[in-house]
Amino acid sequence: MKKVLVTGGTGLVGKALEAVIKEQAPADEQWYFAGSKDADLTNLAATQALFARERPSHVIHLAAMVGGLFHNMNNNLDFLRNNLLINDNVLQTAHEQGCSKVVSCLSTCIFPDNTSYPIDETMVHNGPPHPSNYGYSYAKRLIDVQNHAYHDKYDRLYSSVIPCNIFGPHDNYKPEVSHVIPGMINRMYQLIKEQPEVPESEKVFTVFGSGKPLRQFVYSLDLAELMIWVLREYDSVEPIILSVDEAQEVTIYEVAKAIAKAFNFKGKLVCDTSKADGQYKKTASNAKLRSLLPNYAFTNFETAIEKSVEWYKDNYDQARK
Ligand code: NAP
Ligand code: GFB
Repeated sequence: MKKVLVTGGTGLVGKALEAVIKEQAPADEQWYFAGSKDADLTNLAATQALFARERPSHVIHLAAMVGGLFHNMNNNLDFLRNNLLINDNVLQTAHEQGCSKVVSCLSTCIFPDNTSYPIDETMVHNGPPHPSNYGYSYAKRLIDVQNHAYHDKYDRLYSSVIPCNIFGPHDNYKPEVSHVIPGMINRMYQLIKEQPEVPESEKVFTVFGSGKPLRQFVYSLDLAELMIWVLREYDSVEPIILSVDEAQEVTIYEVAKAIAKAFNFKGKLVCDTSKADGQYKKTASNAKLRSLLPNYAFTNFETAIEKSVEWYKDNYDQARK
């Protein structure tokens, strides 16, 4: 019987994992989805108490201080310290508890800012990250260093995945924290709801920045399926990028258009170039994933946006906003 502990199990990715596992109902696995109420993982004693209670054999380590461009720009020190503390507590406690496998989460935004494209798994440490999120990036990069150190000293199979930008149900819609897709979904919904006397065709939705930056986006439920496969089948310490194809890259303005289409928004989209763009692109190669899972089919981007908008409207009251 595998006992799987998911740290950070109550957020965007954790909830997607829970939904997929509920559908699969594996007989030989028990899953526990922990949030900060179970333990503040920046605190070692609380981390040890959670692991002593759950006694996991496997860990999917998602817990982190997470946020979009603007949250990172204003809080690099907190992103660095909180995530360093969480990651060291979780990995050291997993080792002491004898966990046979830990899969942690990096991000394609931690790669070097000045790089060739497409980016691949060998390039994580090849130069400084984009200045907007250096705190988060260095904390995440150290997970890869820690994984190799536990493997060198104790032969531990501690690995990591590198997702591109993720979106889906149960996202974080808080304007000051959110990533672009939940940020725009929340703002467009509020714009449509307010001033009902104003014809929607006269309403103007603001896209922050130039709308030109390029991103790859993965639907959270697809990512969850891939992370479960990594937990069960991928046995290397080396990180693996979990991203849609390079050809699926879209501009921020195209994202806004897809969200407007999902809301059937009749107004105008205008870019506010006084707001930061962040990284222009971080195009990642999923060739390693494709070599291992050649037939995996990602959800169509527009379909995933429609599902995410529907979820938000249907769950507006309890959404994190
Ligand atoms: P999220 O929705 O913000 O969820 C974060 C999770 O971590 C929540 O369960 C939260 O618990 C938990 N957490 C935060 N601080 C904690 C602490 N001090 N102690 C214990 N638990 C804590 O984030 P997400 O988008 O699901 O991200 C999951 C993982 O994917 C993270 O490692 C993130 O770096 C990575 N990632 C995310 C993206 C993206 O676009 N979202 C892209 C690439 C990689 P509460 O619910 O109790 O607050
Ligand atoms: O998802 P996001 O905040 O972060 O996207 P990154 C930022 C891009 O979307 C910028 C534009 O070009 C913004 O100008 N944008 C437009 C918006 N409207 C909005 C909005 O309402 N909210 C937000 N947030 N952006 C993050 C990293 O980079 O990627 C994190 O900083 C994390 O560390 C995340 O790893 C996955 O994709 O630029």
